Amino acid sequence: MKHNYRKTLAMASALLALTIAAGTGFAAGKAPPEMTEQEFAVAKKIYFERCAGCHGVLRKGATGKPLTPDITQEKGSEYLEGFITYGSPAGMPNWEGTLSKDEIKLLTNYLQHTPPLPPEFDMKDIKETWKVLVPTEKRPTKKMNKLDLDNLFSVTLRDAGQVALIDGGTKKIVTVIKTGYAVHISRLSSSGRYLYVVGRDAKVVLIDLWMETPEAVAEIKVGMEARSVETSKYKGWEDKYAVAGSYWPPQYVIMKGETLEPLKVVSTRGNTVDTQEYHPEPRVAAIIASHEHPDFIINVKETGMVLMVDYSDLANLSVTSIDSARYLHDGGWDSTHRYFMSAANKSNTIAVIDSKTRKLEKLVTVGATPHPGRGANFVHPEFGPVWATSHLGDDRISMIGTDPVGHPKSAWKEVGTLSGAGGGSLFIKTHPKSRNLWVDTPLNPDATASQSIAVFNLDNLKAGFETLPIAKWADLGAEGVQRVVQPEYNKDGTEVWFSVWNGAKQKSAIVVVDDKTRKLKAVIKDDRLVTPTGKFNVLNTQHDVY
Ligand code: DHE
Repeated sequence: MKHNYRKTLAMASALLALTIAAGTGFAAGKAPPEMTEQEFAVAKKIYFERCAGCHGVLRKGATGKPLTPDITQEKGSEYLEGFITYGSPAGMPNWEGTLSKDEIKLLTNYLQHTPPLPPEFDMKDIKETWKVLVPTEKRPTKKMNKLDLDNLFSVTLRDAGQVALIDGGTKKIVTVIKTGYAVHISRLSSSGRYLYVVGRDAKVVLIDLWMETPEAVAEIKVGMEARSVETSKYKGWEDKYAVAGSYWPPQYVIMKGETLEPLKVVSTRGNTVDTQEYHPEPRVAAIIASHEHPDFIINVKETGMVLMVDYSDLANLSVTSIDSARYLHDGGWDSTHRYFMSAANKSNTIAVIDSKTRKLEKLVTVGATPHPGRGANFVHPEFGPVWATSHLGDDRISMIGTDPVGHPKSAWKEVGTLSGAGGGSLFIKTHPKSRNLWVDTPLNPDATASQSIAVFNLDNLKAGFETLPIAKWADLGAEGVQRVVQPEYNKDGTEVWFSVWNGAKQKSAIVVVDDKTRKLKAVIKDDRLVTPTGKFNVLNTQHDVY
């Protein structure tokens, strides 16, 4: 199915005009469309799995627009159905092909009802879900397998509720491990022995990579919806704690690193940074572990506050709350691992946090809705070390100077921009040993953009980018809406791995490209590879190499 901006825009405005002209919208205050209890339950599940991440459980909006009934009833069924079906150039995916027409209809009706308030999930609930599957005394005291752990990839199999561990050398699946639903990210303990994954359903699973065949050794649910997990990395605290942040309820949970025993739950509800009004759903977005202090650095999305949570004394928890901008999402380190570069995507801003002084260094204005993943660090021929992000809302790639000592004039400024393949970009990546910069555009409504990758030569940025037809190389057949997502390097920085989703059939693949020649190196296909999304190389993730 081919889409382009112009077609999507035309359809959206035609639908809007139709809605207004025909008066088909449900005026605010009128009764929403009727739904049976069962229909409501099905729609609630679809909303939770597909929409809540961007629009919020209470539908107050964040990365996506607010969808409270006063707004949705005003827009009306036809408009909503069109928008869900075709998406928008500002980053709303087109769900046609992923959701059936009936599902889209149910969702349209559901959105015009008042959002149901989910229950809280506190320490008692959390403790009830906690399981140590293999106690520490029964775990190996040394590595029991011959795997090259540094080059192992933890790959999310989103719709299967699993992760696959793939050997970077042989490209074979070592094992598939049951996890929570739609694992969002994988992170490593400081030593590299333990792998932590967090599901969209807030289930954290701890995997011991030293076992003969790596397996889950503990699990817990920290809430009902989550996206982030991290581990303590400060000297003297290696492997000691883990922390997971949840979307619902809005809170973070500090746990013992080797067992996931929950120690402390802290709510993130509070007031917004700008208007200072109370927000009932300030969700925890990215978390990163400081190397300067025993701190977890926690992005609170809706309030726009970055929290430096000092884990050295949990009973007297010291939290430095840094004002930044709304809505905080993802981000990563600069090349020195001192400055946290964090996207505040509704403010079109990158907040630079100094993890040493525990202060805001700068708010840097960039393009529309920055979405860096962890971003990309490289040395620019003119501006020295820079960190780059791509955007959901436009084709801009922003480069920010990160060297206040060697290049003070460029530091904490957008020193330059590149034009990529379009909006709808989620991830950008390079490696210290590479001179290539890879930018995906999986959410771009244009099929050519969503099915290929743009690659820039860092030594000749003026030349623009080359387009590589990654989905074509995967050769999954023509059916389904295919998207190419998240470049990830192997441990040596010589290969780049891409996920290729095949929406309708769910038969997917990973395409491996030789970084130097930009030629196809391998296609990993396996019936167990169901919607692979994030791929996390152990060495690069352990040491924050990007
Ligand atoms: Fe993500 C990172 C939230 C949609 C794949 N995503 C993150 C982080 C957050 C986040 C807060 C940073 C975690 C950290 O570093 O601690 N993602 C959200 C959403 O709220 C959003 C927009 C909507 C949702 O419903 O979840 C969303 N994300 C997606 C997807 O649709 C992706 C492509 C596939 C999926 O899982 O459904 C997706 N997100 C990822 C990946 C990362 C990520 C692969 C880690 C990138 C990295 O390099 O670290």
